[in-house]
Amino acid sequence: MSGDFFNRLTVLEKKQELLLSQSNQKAETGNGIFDRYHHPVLTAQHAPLFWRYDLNKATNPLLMERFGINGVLNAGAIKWNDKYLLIARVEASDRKSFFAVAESPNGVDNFRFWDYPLTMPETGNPDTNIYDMRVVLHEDGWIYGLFCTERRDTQAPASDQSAAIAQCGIARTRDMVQWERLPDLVTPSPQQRNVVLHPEFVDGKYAFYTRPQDGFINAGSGGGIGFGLSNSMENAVIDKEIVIDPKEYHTVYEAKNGLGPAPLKTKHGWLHLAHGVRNTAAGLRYVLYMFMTDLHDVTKVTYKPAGYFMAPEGDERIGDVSNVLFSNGWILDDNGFVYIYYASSDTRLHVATSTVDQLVDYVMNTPADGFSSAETVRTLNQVIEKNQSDTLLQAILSSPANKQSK
Ligand code: M1P
Repeated sequence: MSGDFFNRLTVLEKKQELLLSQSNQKAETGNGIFDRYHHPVLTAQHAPLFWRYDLNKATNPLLMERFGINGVLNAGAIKWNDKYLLIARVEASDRKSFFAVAESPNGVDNFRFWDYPLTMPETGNPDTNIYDMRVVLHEDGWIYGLFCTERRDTQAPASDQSAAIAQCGIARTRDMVQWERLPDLVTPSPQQRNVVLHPEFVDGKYAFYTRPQDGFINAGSGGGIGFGLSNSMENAVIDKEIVIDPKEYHTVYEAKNGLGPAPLKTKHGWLHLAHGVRNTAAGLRYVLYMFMTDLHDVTKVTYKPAGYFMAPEGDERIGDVSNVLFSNGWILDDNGFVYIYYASSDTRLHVATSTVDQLVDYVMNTPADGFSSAETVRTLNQVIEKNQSDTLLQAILSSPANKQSK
């Protein structure tokens, strides 16, 4: 029996080490905008064995798993002391989510969790569930983590044990280890999710991207990605919320949308990554899309390509909540390289890479949505006509007669 325990432990350790040290390569030819990678960067199996097992033979002779991890998903991201850090949403098998930091030397593989999960201090109104942290290094010098805090709706009848209220929790740190919890964000909306802090002051105030919503699942009259200002972070209050990126009929974000990570500043404008949701006979479908806002008026959308930037593909389509891509973290390196961390089907976390130049080119030069089939055909015809006239031009320029006359 004693041999069984240690044999099994050795097998588990070897298997996990193989997973953690596995190198991750770009998948075959991408679309020129970004590259996917062969393997997820974090999964439930990446959780340390010493989280999941009681490793004492005396108290766990059969080496049974004692603490189940269901998934690792929606992660905030930051480059910190030359390491790529993901503040992942780890969901235990009891359905409660918590945050845990995983670190990689290169951003695409070898992510390892720190020994302990993040212990998030609570406010006077304890959280039932916390998830989806957006991490922002603000120009005030603090690193802020904005996340969803979910509590039961106390107005709901006892027969309804699903009704919940979602709000934006706020915490801050200077070292990624000790976190100070601040009061939850107050907004005019009954519920909030997907709230993101803009990294710079706007008109001398803290600026937030919000997602006003009436119900826990349905955005309802909450019309899209909102924006509001607060004088302080210690008691963050938004008095006036405006919608800057509305949901729209027959688009990939017609049911609801929400901002992903904090936007990246480029010389052309602020680059945004968001998720859009539409309903289908098979349930909700979550895709990622991008847009750009004006450098001087961050509420003004200047470019917005039609449709999605990334949608679930292959294995990504299957999981706890199938047909979902969700992102709340990306890292811009000094060399212009961008690491986009996205979760698939609320189960596992992946990376895609691109550059700021590619993403700016994509956002500024991809045709916008015309909001009808006729406009889509018109756009396609323009692409075809341009290619054909360019081909004709090439043929003329490279013809022998043309070459001789030069
Ligand atoms: O299940 C898909 C996603 O659903 C929610 O996103 P939204 O608020 O836009 O509906 C979040 O709970 C998110 O964590 C989850 O991935």
